[in-house]
Amino acid sequence: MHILLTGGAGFIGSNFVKMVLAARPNVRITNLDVLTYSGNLENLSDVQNHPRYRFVKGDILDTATVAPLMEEADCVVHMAAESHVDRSIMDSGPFIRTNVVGTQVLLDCWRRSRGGERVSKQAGRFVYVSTDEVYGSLPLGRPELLFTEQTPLKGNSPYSASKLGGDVLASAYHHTFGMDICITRCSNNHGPYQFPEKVIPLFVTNLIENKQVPLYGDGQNVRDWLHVDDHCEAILTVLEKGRSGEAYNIGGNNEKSNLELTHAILWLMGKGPEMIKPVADRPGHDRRYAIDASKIKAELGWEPTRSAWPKALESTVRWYVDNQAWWRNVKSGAYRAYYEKQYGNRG
Ligand code: NAD
Ligand code: TDX
Repeated sequence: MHILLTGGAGFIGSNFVKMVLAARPNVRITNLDVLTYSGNLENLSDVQNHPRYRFVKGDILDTATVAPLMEEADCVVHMAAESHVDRSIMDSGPFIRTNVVGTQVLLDCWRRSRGGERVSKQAGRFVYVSTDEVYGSLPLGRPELLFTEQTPLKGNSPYSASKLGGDVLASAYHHTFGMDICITRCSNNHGPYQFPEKVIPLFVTNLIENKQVPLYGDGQNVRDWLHVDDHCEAILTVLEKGRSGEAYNIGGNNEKSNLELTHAILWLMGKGPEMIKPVADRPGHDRRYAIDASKIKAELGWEPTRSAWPKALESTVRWYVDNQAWWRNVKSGAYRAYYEKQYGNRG
């Protein structure tokens, strides 16, 4: 099998490439990535010469690049995206371009490469890697409420709205053209090679640099944390065994408030609460995400095995402590300008 992966030089993509090459001796991967600020070939340096791996630098919006790659592929795993909520609040343009229009370009190219109007189910699967953020937000104090695959979709940030656009386009192409499409909706990931704009690598690397950690609002917002290896395994499971046209929630059963998460990181780093800097809240900040992942467990037999708290967090924190050259390189240049714009005047 030959997978065309989009966005494979980012956090989840680079972990996915390594996991699949190791776990599936008959699978080849072509990684199409334009290398935005968050795409980094260093994430893949240990597999760059692997005989079953190939990197192609290109934009998912560029039909001339995408179409020939699709002719060669048996299936598509689409995870290229603009992925950071705070950046989408600064400027939503790149989010609409890549996450909505880019997804449409890929779906149309895949449809054409598989023969046009009505596509046979044998023509090859397209997995759209969506997010739990397409379900909007849950209130605090209602632990019985969880996102299921039936929860109505609602995008509260420009990022979520753009991912939702790609998500409903993927469903529409299945419905209209009979294409073999599955959708995954996962909770917050952590692990190696996450760009240090996201909360866990940002906080850990700030603490190593003896800088305070900027905690938004009252710190009570809740996220469900999953180790990236579990997410990658779930995507592969959906690619191989998912039912065509279905969406699958993926979660870690690990709800933590941002304050709990911050204290856990401080503890692991041997730092005190004086390192917390309360800052102005994120505009429109979703209060709580919580995933009901019973469908993927019942239908496909997947459940998280590497996300148990606090062991999983500890291994992630240790990775950033042990791999300072990687993030110090990333946290230079353009990153500094972003950090200043995002946090400079935030009291
Ligand atoms: P990331 O920002 O680390 O990586 C995104 C990758 O996409 C980068 O390598 C980037 O260069 C590439 N890319 C962006 N625009 C492109 C374009 N126009 N053409 C080709 N490549 C392009 O993001 P991530 O955290 O690895 O997320 C991967 C996917 O998983 C995204 O679709 C995201 O919405 C989804 N997701 C992420 C999480 C999470 O917690 N990180 C959770 C659920 C879902
Ligand atoms: O400096 C910060 N301070 C802070 O308190 C940052 C960057 C974040 N936070 C809070 C905001 C969120 O409640 O931490 C929580 C997590 O924030 P992010 O790491 O930015 O993730 P989130 O907004 O929850 O979105 C993530 O999960 C879903 C990913 O970035 C998305 O790509 C994914 O779809």
